[in-house]
Amino acid sequence: MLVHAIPANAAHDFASDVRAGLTRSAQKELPSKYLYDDVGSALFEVISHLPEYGLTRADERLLRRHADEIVNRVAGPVAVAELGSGSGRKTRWLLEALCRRQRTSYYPVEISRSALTMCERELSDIDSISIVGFEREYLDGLLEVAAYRRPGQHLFVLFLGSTIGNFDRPAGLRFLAEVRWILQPGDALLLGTDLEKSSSVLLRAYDDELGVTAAFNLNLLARVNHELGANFDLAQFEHSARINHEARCVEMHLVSRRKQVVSIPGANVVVEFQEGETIWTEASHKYSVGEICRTATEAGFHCEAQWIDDEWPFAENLLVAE
Ligand code: AVJ
Repeated sequence: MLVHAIPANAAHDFASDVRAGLTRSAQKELPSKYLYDDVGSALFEVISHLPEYGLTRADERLLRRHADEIVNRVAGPVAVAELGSGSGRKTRWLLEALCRRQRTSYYPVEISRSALTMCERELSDIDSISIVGFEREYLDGLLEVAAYRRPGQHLFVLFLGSTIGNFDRPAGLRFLAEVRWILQPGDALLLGTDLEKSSSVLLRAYDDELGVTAAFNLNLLARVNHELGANFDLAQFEHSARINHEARCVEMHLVSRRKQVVSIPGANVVVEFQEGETIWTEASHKYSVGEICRTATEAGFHCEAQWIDDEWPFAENLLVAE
């Protein structure tokens, strides 16, 4: 067993993204990937246990129930790359099923070092596994993993948890096409996607009673305070979950409770907020079963199989590169 993290070459540019997102004349925004510092990753872990938020449990149920069937449909031998491994808890079922068949190299790709460490700790006890973590953006990490590929070895890429939902639809398609570009024919991608459901269920899932999702969202401002020396008063911003019917997504916003000015020395900017003005921090797109296959086909995959949860509408989609 080999467990190590390969550190990133260059830190991603938090300061310039914050500056660009908050100086826009239209809707202010902060990219959702910055929600996942150590505190944010821990808060998301709590969200995944909340009764209102069924997404992660549906994902896990499907993987637990169908791990053997999924793995049997993937041509081997394979190396596994996971984009955004999180804690690694739900990946266990797939890796155990694979490791019964072959020695398996598992390459989690994560921008959160603490998530990478958690994931390595969680999975290193599996027999016949070797884990090499990449602290990288998804496509950079996948390119490196692909370069490690041995002749005759297929790649099995995991993109679980409906993380793809954070892209809008055109960007999601572009992302899948970029993944396909890195892969070879016969390589597989297991894509987890949250499916469309009622507005009331979605609003509860993204604005839970305990306020964990609110804390997860507000933590982004706390992070800007810590890392960029800003003076956001967290009590003057309020979490809000909104359905965007046209885009078929749930959005998270931070609403300014009053007119206020915030300075962010580390991003070299002073930002004014009107009362009621929002910072858009995340979109979670919801899909229909049919559209996932159509999008996959457009990106150069074929839809090999789909598994759908019977409690919380969610699909695992096994896509094979053409
Ligand atoms: C981890 C991106 C799938 O969009 O549902 C949870 C993150 N945001 N609650 C999602 C999240 C608010 C989550 N993903």
